Amino acid sequence: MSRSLARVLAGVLTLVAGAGAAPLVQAPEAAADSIVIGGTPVDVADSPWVVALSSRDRFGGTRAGQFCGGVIVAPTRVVTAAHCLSRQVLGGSVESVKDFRVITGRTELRAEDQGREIAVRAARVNPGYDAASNAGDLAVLDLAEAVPASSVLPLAAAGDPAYAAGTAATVYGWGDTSGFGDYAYGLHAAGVTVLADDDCLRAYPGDASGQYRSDSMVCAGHAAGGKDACQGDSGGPLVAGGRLIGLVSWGRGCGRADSPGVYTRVSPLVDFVTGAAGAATGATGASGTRTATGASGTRTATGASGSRTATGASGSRTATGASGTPTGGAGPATGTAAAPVGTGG
Ligand code: 4AZ
Repeated sequence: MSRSLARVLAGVLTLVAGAGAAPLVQAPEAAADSIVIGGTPVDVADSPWVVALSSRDRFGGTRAGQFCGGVIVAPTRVVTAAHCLSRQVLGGSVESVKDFRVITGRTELRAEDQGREIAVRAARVNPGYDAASNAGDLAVLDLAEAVPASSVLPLAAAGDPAYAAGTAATVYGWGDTSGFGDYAYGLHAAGVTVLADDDCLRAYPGDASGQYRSDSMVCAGHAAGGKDACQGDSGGPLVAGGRLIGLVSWGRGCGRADSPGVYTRVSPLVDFVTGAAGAATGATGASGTRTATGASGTRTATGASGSRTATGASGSRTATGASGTPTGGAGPATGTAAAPVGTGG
């Protein structure tokens, strides 16, 4: 079952936030050798395109409200994982989260005098996103203020050699560093290797852990595990060759052998990310963040299954499909299933 730990944890986090942000517990099986998992602390000055998504109202102020990662792809545009904007994570629509911000230029989340917290003017979920399979797990955020062009990371296009198996890549985030709910205060990065589609499919053939889809996903890791993205890293960048090739999306646990991290493949979504669709949907109210309805009235996330993240009442997902058991009941402590990397931290 492709569990959305992220979604489960969103609720947990909210509950604990008022009590001082107790650590979230993840499955013991998810434990990994070390810290992202197996990573090292890095300075955002060296990767200025990495951003944190924040809502203190929803996630508490201890870590500046961080709940997902994101990537600056234009001076007023950020990409993140679609599932980060789901009702399961946010507890409601994106526009209901009044203090939704993108934090740039801050390595250490508690250093609130550093960097900028920028309001989100509009949010659009990839219309092809399928919450049941995690395919196309990408959303675009339009920022209310511009960041310097020097903070922009280019997108990998179709056919980019950086997608070749064996390519060295780096994943960044403020997420869980242990697999036990040790959410980072500082930005971490870990080196991973882009794997062949065959290997990704072998790891995720469509059993309870979920299904790898080579057209919309890319996977990366190490056969022995140890270095990986984890909860809270969702939406953050997988970078290779100086280009954005993926967004942290899901996986079976964190840092486990034979369980590579699965990332949203960015190249098929370049047109969506860069497209003028953004301009069309941009008009929002003063404080507003909107989800993907545009002037044209195109819904963000309708699909065959209708189980998209960004639509529907909270908790109403059915999580159908090969992977699909509802995220819900088991709570954060079941670790074998794959989960989108979401929330939490
Ligand atoms: C998660 O639960 C999650 N190892 C994030 C990333 C990965 C697995 C799970 C990839 O949010």
